[in-house]
Amino acid sequence: MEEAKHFIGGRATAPASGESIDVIDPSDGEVFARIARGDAADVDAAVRAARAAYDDAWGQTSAAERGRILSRLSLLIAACGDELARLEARDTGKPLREARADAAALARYFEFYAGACDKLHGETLPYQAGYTVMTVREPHGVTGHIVPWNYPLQIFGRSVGAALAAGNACVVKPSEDACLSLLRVAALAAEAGLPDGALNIVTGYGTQAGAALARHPGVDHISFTGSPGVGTLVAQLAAEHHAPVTLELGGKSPQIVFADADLDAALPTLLAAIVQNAGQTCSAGSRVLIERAIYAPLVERLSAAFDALRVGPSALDPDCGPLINARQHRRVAQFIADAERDGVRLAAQGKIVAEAPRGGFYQAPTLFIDVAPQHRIAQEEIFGPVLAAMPFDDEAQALALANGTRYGLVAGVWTRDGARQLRLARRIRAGQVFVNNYGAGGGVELPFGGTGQSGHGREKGFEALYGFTTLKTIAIRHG
Ligand code: TXE
Repeated sequence: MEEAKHFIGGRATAPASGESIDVIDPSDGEVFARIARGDAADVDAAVRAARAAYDDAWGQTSAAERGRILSRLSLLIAACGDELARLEARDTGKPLREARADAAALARYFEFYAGACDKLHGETLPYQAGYTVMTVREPHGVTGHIVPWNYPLQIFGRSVGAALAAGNACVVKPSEDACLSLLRVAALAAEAGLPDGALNIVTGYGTQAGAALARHPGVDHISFTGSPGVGTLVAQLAAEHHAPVTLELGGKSPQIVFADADLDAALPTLLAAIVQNAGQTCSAGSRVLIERAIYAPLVERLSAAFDALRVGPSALDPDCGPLINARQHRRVAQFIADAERDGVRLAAQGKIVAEAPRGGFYQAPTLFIDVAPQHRIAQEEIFGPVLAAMPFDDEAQALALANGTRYGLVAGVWTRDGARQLRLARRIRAGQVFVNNYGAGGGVELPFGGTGQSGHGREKGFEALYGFTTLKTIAIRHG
């Protein structure tokens, strides 16, 4: 079986330890590849390569030329979209059509950030007579990116795309559970003309390679997407050398449905928001708050939709694929068992198809109704296809429920009342509020991030470029 290597300094590089990690196909539980088990020595080599590229090559490349190279990379990604999607689907277990959408989004991220390279600029400031004062936006230098397994291509695109566009050299530590697509993208980046060392990928476990990256004094900024617990550890390690950190830590996002909403439009979106990627999405709409007047009929329609869902291996392109690994499988099943034990009403469940291999990590999408707002399944991120429905009586109660968790990532509001749309959009505590939609099609232009336990800092859009730069003020006294 072929063993994938790190990508350091523009070439495939064997791990210093000579050790590897098995990669498991979530659809059947079988080992199908091996990746390098990186440690502090590999991370150090990658950070050195990035520093050299920053000092001598990428950091010296004009903004327009950076844009041309990233644009070529976008075209290469688009040309290899099918290959990348198949790798991603096998590695993560997600349905092929979802992996295809992820590959298309990756191409779009590089297209967007390619065009942004030469549009990022500072300002001149009015000041005392005799001075000219300006601000310039400079790259941090070497940026570290710790990427999870749920959307490797997309999360890499939004974070590395912006960091490279701003002129940084990057070291990426993808998840040990899904990283093969990113190694392929790194090879495409070299083909596109990205200088050696501007993009490095060190694979391995979080506690080894991930922690080594976060604590490396040569890393000037860390961008992390993952669990709140590990986010705290990463921030602590980065604080040892005062590197700024962007954290994206998930959520318990509500969708609020009022009685005047267009339910035909809302229903498929409510479903997709929790079933996409088997619910393993930071922005999953995992709570649905329904105005009491339409609670019973909407719950009935949701139940019918859940019952009709089919779960199976990624290659069959089912409604819902397997979960990422055995640990996540056990975790989600435990949440469901605990809720049932506590007497929470399980209203509907999808079906696992007969063709699903026995060793796969399949979980039927599950709808719980009448969930008490303080119950664990209404408070904690399950990261599986589990939806908690609960009624509300008025707008004030809906707002209190929406804001009633430690998270603050995304919210959906479904109503035809324009004033209510605006009131709620402003009062919901979340990084993004979607009205009569959820996710707005995931456009790369839209800044994304959270508040509270969902993290801080913004990725995506032009806003992300500010996070990957540091502002320098230059004051010149005339004469
Ligand atoms: O995430 P981890 P896990 C949430 C979700 C899920 C839970 C656990 O609720 O059920 O986290 O998933 C690296 N120092 N999200 O355990 O461990 C790790 O190798 C440095 C939400 O897979 O946070 C991987 O690359 N790095 C989420 C990355 O951190 C470390 C996406 C994320 O893994 C490390 C994924 C350490 N000590 C999970 N330990 C989202 N917001 O989308 C691990 N890592």
